[in-house]
Amino acid sequence: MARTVELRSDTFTLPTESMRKAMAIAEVGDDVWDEDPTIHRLQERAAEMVGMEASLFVPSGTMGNLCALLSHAQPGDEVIVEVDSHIYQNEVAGAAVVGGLQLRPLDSESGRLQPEQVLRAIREPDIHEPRSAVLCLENTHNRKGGTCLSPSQTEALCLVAHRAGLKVHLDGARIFNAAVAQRIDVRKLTGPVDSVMFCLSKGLSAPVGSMLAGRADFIERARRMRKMVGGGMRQAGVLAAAGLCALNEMVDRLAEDHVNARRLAEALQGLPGIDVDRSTVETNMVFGECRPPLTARQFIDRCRPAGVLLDQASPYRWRMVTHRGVSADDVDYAAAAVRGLFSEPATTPLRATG
Ligand code: TLP
Repeated sequence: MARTVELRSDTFTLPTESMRKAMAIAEVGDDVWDEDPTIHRLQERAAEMVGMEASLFVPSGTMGNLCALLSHAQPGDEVIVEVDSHIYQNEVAGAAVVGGLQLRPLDSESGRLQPEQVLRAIREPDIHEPRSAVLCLENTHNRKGGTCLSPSQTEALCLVAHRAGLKVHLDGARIFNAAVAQRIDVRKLTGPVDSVMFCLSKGLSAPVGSMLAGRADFIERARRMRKMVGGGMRQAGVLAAAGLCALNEMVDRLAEDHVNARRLAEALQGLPGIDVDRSTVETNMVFGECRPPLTARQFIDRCRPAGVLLDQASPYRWRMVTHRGVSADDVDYAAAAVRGLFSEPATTPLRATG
């Protein structure tokens, strides 16, 4: 069978043997009634790992972020976000549609908001204006390259927000990548925030699920919000069992994915028509730009028959993500395949689309 290197996302990771075994024997109950013992174990473990009082198992990162915003803010409130954040770009405007919240996007260089710009964006109480209620951070920052916020950057941003009475929610879909890359305890990154969502289903390889963590009273509200948006699950302990394996067995190995991403970025340097941004490769993502007339779609379509699958980020920008399903050898294979395709002039002339 022809070789395939799946670089579209770390969401493509498959459950491990140990997860499948744990799922098969998981003790379960009705979690809407709060009676699933495996979910209880997962929620306790997740809360402890990120240093929060409590946590809640949710079906997806998107639902975790939505429940967090619904629990921190009221309709008509404003939520400050980074312009390329997943909450602003990729969550179908759920906060606006379901929560009646206004999102206020701020620009940033590499996904790292500056405390002064957040301070400038926080509104004084005024009869005409929405209330500034929440600041959202994203670590690692997906669309800006998988870049990391450090503990001191996180603290400085939280300080500004907290002084003005805002809550801080961290979209930490890949917070363990950020912790592993910086060689620090994840609590250094989650300690200053009021809530954090992180995904079990990405680099950690669980088939389904994310966690939302925070204070006990916040999680109680979030549990109601999860029910409202249809995320109350029944015997989901079978999924939580895989989530426990993810947290206990899969965190440290993320370092391998980071090494592989750097290896990939290095190997793709110097191709005609394609610029690979080495400077943003801090974790498991490699982003690149095609020079017009070559579009990202054309680049992706030409790589596919060679078994190299990658994702489009914008008309000229693309993304490759390393994960447990991609070995160092796969990286070398993929890089060689792409080099083979793009070192020589294209056999059929490329036409600009649009
Ligand atoms: N990201 C997915 C796509 O939706 C883009 C991916 O392949 O990277 N926050 C961040 C930072 C994310 O990257 C994602 C998923 C989510 C939240 C949402 O998680 P899910 O997919 O579980 O709803």
